[in-house]
Amino acid sequence: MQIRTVRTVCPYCAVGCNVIVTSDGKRIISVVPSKRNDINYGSLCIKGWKGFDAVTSKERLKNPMKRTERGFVEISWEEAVDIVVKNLSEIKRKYGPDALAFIASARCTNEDNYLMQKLARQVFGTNNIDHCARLCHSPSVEGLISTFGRGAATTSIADLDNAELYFIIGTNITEHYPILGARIINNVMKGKKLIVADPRNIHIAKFATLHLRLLPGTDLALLNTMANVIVKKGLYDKKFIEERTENFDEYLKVIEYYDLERGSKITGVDPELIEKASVLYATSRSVILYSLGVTQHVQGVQTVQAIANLAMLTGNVGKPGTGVFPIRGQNNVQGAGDMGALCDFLPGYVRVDDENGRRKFEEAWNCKLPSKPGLSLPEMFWEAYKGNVKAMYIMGENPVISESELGIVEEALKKLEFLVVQDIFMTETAEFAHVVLPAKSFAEKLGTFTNTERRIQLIRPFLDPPGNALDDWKIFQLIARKMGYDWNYNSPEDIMAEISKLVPQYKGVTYDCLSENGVQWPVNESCKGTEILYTEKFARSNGKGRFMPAHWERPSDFPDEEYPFILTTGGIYYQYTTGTMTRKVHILEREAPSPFVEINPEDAKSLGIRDGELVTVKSRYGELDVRARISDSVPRGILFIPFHYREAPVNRIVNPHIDPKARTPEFKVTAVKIVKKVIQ
Ligand SMILES: Nc1nc2c(c(=O)[nH]1)N[C@H]1C(S)=C(S)[C@@H](COP(=O)(O)OP(=O)(O)OC[C@H]3O[C@@H](n4cnc5c(=O)[nH]c(N)nc54)[C@H](O)[C@@H]3O)O[C@H]1N2
Ligand SMILES: Nc1nc2c(c(=O)[nH]1)N[C@H]1C(S)=C(S)[C@@H](COP(=O)(O)OP(=O)(O)OC[C@H]3O[C@@H](n4cnc5c(=O)[nH]c(N)nc54)[C@H](O)[C@@H]3O)O[C@H]1N2
Ligand code: SF4
Ligand SMILES: [Mo]
Repeated sequence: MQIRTVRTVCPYCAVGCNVIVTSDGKRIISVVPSKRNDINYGSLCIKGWKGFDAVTSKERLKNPMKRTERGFVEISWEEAVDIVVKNLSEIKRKYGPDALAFIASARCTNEDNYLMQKLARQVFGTNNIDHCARLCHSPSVEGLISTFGRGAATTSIADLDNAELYFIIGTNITEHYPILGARIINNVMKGKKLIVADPRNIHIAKFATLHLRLLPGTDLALLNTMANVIVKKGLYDKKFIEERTENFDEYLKVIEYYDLERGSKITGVDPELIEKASVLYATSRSVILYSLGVTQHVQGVQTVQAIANLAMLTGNVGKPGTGVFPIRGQNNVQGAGDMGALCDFLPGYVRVDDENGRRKFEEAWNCKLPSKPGLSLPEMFWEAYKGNVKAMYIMGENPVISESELGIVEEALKKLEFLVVQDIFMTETAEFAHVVLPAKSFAEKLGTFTNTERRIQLIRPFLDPPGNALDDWKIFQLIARKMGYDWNYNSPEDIMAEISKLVPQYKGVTYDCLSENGVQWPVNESCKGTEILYTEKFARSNGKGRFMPAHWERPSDFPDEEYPFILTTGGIYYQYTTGTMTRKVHILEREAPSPFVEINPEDAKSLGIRDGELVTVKSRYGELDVRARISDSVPRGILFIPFHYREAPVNRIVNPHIDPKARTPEFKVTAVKIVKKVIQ
């Protein structure tokens, strides 16, 4: 038994807290926060303190398995790779490369994701590669690239301390990014201002200078109205707009429509509150932090653009203490996007239809690359349902719980001629697979994660892998080699050497230079990172920021007489995404063991619903039985159901509409009714 202590990164949310772990190789002896870093210096949330235990669960996958009539049986790696290669190449030969679809993972390392997209593109010749950013922040990627030139946070976590005002819109920050939430609350206690725009009475709203409880799906109208007020009062930054931006006149034309009266009518927020918020935001050094309350809507991209517009209007970007901060979700969702695990982007956000951009990769990988954008995550399932996608390879994703339109997802998976699932556990999705491949978890492998502030950080192994589990990247290499490709990576460091050659943002990155506190991209040749983006110019080709105005439209599925409630969905503090890890951790499961629907006390009273009672929530798309939790955290007319629980998979009933550009589902607004469960 050998005791080892390593510094590594929490595998849950994208804050990317640094931890020191001690283990004997089999068990975790202790997990404590690192003090020497700019992210979490000395603190962790409950998932950091306790959630690491998930990977020591006895339920970890240990050997490859294949489906037989008698259920799953364990097989050797050799046989598993043979089956995968035989089936994928056969299906490609019969139906063409686009009959294959690959799902990468925001839970896996940059190196894992880089090789998976390379496998899809170079070896199998398809752009059908995507990952959960599609369900989450792809509106941020589109929205911020179109306005600023880069689809990531403009500033750093440490720089948040330099702001005078935080505008938190559409994020339950204290439950989902607890260490960031705590940092902001600390600063507010010291006198900084805080505006919260959220329909629910979330914890951070208790500390807010102003809480705007807008109707779900009206953010674009709110942001346009704030801009209207700021312009009318002459509080905008003329010099910044003139020197650094373009398309301002078009913006003025659109926001003119959103006077206070109209804005208040659409959003349901008192006009005085909107006015006060606008003045405070424009007259302070302000940073906007947002997440899924903004992006998971059919107007997600346009709302992100409206946020960028507001920041440019007031010169609140490119300087210390200002900025636009999309708080990314999963530990490595920023990195998976950077690595090109997206159906429309090659590594480094080169569009797949950009011929010049593509050439660099064709030369490096010695192949011809497809130029047509691939299928996004929801489209992969639709096409499989229709019979056009015949095989899927899923790494570290559990769509049977997390995707919208679960009815279609399950049917689609059943129809596939071949499904490979590569995970650390036997998930609900893996139950559908023909072959299941056991991967090492973050605890057993070396590699990098890129957190929400673009910081590339090193993760280091501290446990022995269970059974014959392999690194995700190594499994791809076995497949590529069997397919006749000469992949020769000896370690993840070799993969990073290739990434740093091909992805300009990661130019000078080496594991040596990451070893202390990591580095924020873009990184130069000498491995110096960038804390604040756009200090001199924006990253669009002409160096200017571009105002991208849009009019507000109603959400895709809106309440009426039959379905009078708005259902909104999201997560809670103790559980994480589809629960494959947190639900195996005793303390987390003890605190939040079962699904619920939150309903306002007055609504509950008028419907005669008691706390804890079983109710049925019905939408136009399906129905769900779940227990009621009476709580004034939701206003009248709004219900909330968390999406973590397989016992009540809320995505059976959410509306099926997606943002047409980013293709992100509108998880945040579905019209529903709620009735007492009739027990027969
Ligand atoms: N404990 C825990 N932490 C997590 C996760 C987890 O599952 N559990 N998941 C991680 C991931 S992958 C992600 S993407 C992030 C998500 O982090 P968040 O985006 O903070 O999580 P959500 O629960 O989706 O919360 C969105 C907030 O938006 C509000 N909201 C809903 N509709 C609207 C609207 O129309 N307008 C506005 N302004 N607000 C609205 C909701 O009331 C809620 O407070 O969290 C990460 N961290
Ligand atoms: N209704 C509703 N639905 C939602 C949301 C919502 O707000 N409302 N939010 C959406 C969001 S933001 C997201 S990000 C998605 C999340 O959806 P998913 O990405 O499907 O959720 P996870 O549970 O994080 O799935 C990750 C999988 O990776 C596995 N895994 C962990 N580490 C490793 C590893 O090192 N290697 C491999 N191979 N596997 C590993 C885990 O066991 C798990 O099965 O859900 C979305 N769905
Ligand atoms: S805030 Fe996020 S990264 Fe930090 S300990 Fe909690 S889950 Fe882990
Ligand atoms: Mo996410």
